[in-house]
Amino acid sequence: GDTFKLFILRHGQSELNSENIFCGWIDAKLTEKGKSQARHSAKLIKQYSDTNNIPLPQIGYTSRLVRTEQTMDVLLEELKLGHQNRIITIDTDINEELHDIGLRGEIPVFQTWRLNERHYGSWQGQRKPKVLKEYGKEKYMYIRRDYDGKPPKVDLSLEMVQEENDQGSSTGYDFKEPNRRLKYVAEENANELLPESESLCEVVTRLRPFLNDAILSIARKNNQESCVIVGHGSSVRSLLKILEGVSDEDIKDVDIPNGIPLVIELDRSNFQFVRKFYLDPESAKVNAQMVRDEGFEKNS
Ligand code: DG2
Repeated sequence: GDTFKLFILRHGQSELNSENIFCGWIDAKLTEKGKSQARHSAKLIKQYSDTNNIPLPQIGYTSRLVRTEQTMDVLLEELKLGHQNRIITIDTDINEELHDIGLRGEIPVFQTWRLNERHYGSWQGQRKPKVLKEYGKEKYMYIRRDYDGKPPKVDLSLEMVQEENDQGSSTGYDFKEPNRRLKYVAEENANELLPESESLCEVVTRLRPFLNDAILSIARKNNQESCVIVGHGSSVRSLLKILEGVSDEDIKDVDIPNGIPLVIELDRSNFQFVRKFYLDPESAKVNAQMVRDEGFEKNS
């Protein structure tokens, strides 16, 4: 084909999505519904590649949060693609990694904090209806959706992490000093302080170098036809903003459904935007409206 295709999706429903709680960098797992959304995504991608004679994705990308990792695992298992997860940073020698994994006949899945959900600051772990009541409709929507809307800083001593038992299953969520933040810093020589809360604009800034220097550069060098990216509400909105060139004003009205693949096609000669569409546009529309309305009465 003459376009490079990015299959982009938001992870399936997480345990905190289902509770109507702001999640951000809290490491919530998928619910059963979330896993079945991931399987459904795989069917849609398979159907689309079969009908259009496009090879299945040759490479995958996720955030460092387990809800995207689980979504990718389920999706690739369903597509019967053996894969291997590797954490990478913008400093990683990607060609070496690719060579290594390629030899095993598996497809690489690269994981980066740059695809994380935005850090939701002090709103993380709080119920959406409660925050809405506290801030009022205008401020609530401004902080959730405006390009520059930014929640108050997190109190690090109160940051919530997921508790696990020895079997690795969730025993609920607790407040604890996190060490994840330090782990991300140690991995990358980027001289950037990791956030205590982020606006969408700041997510765009941290994601752009990874999109250009990893995702698109790998596609160009290896002459790839497609890739699959599992992100979050904010990282998918950021990818759309950058790739389609959505204005700061218009991005306010964009909401991302859980687990429905969006296809973005780029011209392979210059990597310019050609078109975008959801593989299941009807459900995408309904689900996106539900996401927008989270916190409001009928959804609380
Ligand atoms: C949601 C987005 O992100 O919340 O952090 O709670 O994609 O990781 O489930 P995700 C969260 P909204 O901005 O849609 O309220």
